Amino acid sequence: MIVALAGGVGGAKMAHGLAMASDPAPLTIIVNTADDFDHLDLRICPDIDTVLYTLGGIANPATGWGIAGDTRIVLDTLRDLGGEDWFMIGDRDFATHILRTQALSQGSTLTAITARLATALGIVPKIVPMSDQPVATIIETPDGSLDFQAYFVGRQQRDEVVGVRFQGAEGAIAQPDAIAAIRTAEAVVINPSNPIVSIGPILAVDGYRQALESTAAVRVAVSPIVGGKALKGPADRMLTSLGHESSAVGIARIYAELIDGLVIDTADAGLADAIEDLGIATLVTKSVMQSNDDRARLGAEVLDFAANLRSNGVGRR
Ligand code: FO1
Repeated sequence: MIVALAGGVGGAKMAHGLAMASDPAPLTIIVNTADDFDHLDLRICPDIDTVLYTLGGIANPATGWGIAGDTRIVLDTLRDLGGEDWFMIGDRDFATHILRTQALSQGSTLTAITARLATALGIVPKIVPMSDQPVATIIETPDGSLDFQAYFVGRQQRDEVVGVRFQGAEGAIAQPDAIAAIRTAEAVVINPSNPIVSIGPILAVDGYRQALESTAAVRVAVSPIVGGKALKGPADRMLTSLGHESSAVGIARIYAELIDGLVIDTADAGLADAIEDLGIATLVTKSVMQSNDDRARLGAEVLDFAANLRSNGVGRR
């Protein structure tokens, strides 16, 4: 069993690469749900949908989120009628949110409706929300608090981030299948997602940190920072404003207690020694995923890296 922790577009691309490389071994992808929100009376789960669409082969290649070739007749009509159109939902994407909202209102769990959507898209790996209870990321800025999507999409990440909270995380229950998968995995991969707002919420739910600390799996992360910059999104600025270093070393320090190995890009080869000084093995490779082939190759390299560490006695705590 391979387990991946994912959020955002980078996390979904890596999940796709791991799905291609791990087949036929079982793969469980644990997905951040703290970006989820209610909008237009619909429950929107962007990170789950990005993983679903990416693994289902229908993601919009230009954005990484949403559905390829989707139209926006509903959204444009809503705007013409005086409704909200700040959050781009395509016509086909609307169907996902309608089905999910209906299922949740009829008593389904987020886990169950996610599995149903995955089956409908022909996806084999198990896609599991981090929790069935709602958790919401709140961004603290010098001008006050913002809901995550208001910060991310509404204000295009232009505010300085001085704090981050995960509302509801204290009361949320870690998804039991996710915890069981971490406990029994051979390898756990922390995908190249934003460590603060994509992986941070998963680790904030009671049970995940403990499971990662005690699993016999080899645990590797893939750095989302290359050459000091985030490949997508505000992770670099967020790391700096929150007092971390925006570099692969900064990522290694954040995950230090939870990982055995870190995959870094060739652009950061000079940082390998500093990361190994923290007791973390490194794999230096081309980590930027531009094509499907890049995803499959990186997925295979990450799994080989974990297997090599395992054969050298890493893991098996
Ligand atoms: N990101 C944007 O930058 N603008 C959007 O209008 C937008 C709409 C959207 C709709 C559905 C969906 O599943 C994702 C969407 N995203 C949009 C992406 C999303 O806000 C972010 O990728 C994540 O929440 C950050 O990981």
